[in-house]
Amino acid sequence: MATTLPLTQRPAWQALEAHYRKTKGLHLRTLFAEDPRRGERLTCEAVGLYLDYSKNRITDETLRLLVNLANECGLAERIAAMFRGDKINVTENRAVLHVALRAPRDAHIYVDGADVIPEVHAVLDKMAAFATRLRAGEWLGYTGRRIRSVVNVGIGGSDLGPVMAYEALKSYSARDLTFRFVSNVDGTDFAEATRDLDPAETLFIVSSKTFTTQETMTNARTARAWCLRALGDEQAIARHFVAVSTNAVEVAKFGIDTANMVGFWDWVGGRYSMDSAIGLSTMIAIGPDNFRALLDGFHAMDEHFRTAPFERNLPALLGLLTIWYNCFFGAQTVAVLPYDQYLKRFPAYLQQLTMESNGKSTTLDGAVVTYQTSPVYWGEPGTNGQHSFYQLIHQGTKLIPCDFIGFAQALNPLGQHHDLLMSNVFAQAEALAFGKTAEQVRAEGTPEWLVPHRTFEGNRPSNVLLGERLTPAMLGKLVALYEHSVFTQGAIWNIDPFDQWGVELGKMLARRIVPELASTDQPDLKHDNSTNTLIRRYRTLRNTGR
Ligand code: G6Q
Repeated sequence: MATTLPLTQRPAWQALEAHYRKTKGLHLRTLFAEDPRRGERLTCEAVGLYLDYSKNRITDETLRLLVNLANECGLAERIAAMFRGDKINVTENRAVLHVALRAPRDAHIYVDGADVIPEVHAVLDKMAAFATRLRAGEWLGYTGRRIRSVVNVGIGGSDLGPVMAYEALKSYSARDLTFRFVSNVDGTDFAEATRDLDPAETLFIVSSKTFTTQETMTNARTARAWCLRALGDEQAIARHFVAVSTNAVEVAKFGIDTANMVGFWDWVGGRYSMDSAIGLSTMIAIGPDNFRALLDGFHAMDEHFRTAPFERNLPALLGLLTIWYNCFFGAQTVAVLPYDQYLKRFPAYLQQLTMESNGKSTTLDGAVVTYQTSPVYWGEPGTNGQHSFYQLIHQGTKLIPCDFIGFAQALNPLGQHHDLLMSNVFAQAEALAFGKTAEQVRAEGTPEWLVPHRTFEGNRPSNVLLGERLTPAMLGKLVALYEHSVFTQGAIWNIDPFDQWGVELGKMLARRIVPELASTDQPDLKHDNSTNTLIRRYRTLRNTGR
């Protein structure tokens, strides 16, 4: 039963603090020595994902206390509230229903008394009809040529998901189509993405929930001009531009026929939108059936999260372990290390999902938090990272919990490559946990002066996530796993993971400076002394280049 006590005064939190003081010195070597079946016991398998969390600095008691904390913080009720469509994004007074985007056709989820599922499926059907025509070469450009290149124009939540999903599922994609993603307002992004494309064969998907975001609208206007320069007729826009947005008025103002628009809703947050119409580029790439499989994967993890007891609940376990290191051990970061080249953009995607969601310091009641919230998430695909930053994870002064992600079957089986790849997952997790003692190093004949350098303390925690194969469904499960881990953490920290006021401030400040940069006379600048000086210096330097 949830109480209104501040988090750090809850009995479960205080019990965890006492437990931490008692167990923080325990070494994974000892924990494994004392329990020969630990590696089989501290695992959890659901919806085709196997989590080995045995190499964490926990005991059975830690887990029990973390689950108590989840219970005391009312996690079960928060989950129910999200799935019910309650307005749990309190600062924006919105429901949070990315779970509705992947619910089956016969489900019912209500927002303000209206069932949203029929609309969700109507949009999916419209996307599927469009994607099918385009993939079949039936959606023609203005000059009658087939569309061969698709450019998604969007930023943040309207870019990171589509890019990540395209890269992750490239092996399922239509190889006769080219996909590009333009997000940065730096003109280089647009220039490089389009330099080898033919406007007569290019379709732009302008993806923006609000259709007012400076970067996206600037890139969309540039795309429009690029298209018109080559095709010479306003009529061409209807064949080369589609929009994904919640804002039909702005879409029409921009000049895109709203018949060529697919919509979504204010209850879909940007960083939770890759499975909404924002996924149109993904659907074109992999086809409607694979997109449906992706949604089914999401849904399977949603149902697991909604129904499984926390001790057997993958996202809850992942979220609680993150809290354990972040709030008790003082670990500042989490490394996500996918051993799959197709997941190369997954860490970047997770950075937004995790940090934009839980990078907050105000509780739902408006108080300043007295504990750490979101860790910094970062990572790179293995094995590349091993030859760069892993040194610090192994022997540096910081504690960095790691999530290793790997698959049993290769999508590109080539000789021994896959076994070599996966041997590194297991070896790294093993080395981090158990290290190498000075005695072991000496026994190898290492000279005494070198022994301290070659000794590995070990006791560095990690999770290993193992799946059969990276499929569209598997990607959906993985993303939903982290979405709900973030939810778990946010519920315990009692913050709103679904707003992003920090992003809004940056958007507003940039709007104020733009005219000051454009002005040719010295405007009366009213910023702080540093900002005023930088603006003046920029103007001078820019003008010398003219
Ligand atoms: C995501 C954020 C943010 C947003 C972008 C793009 O959760 O709100 O990253 O997705 O600022 O916004 P638009 O889709 O409105 O252009």
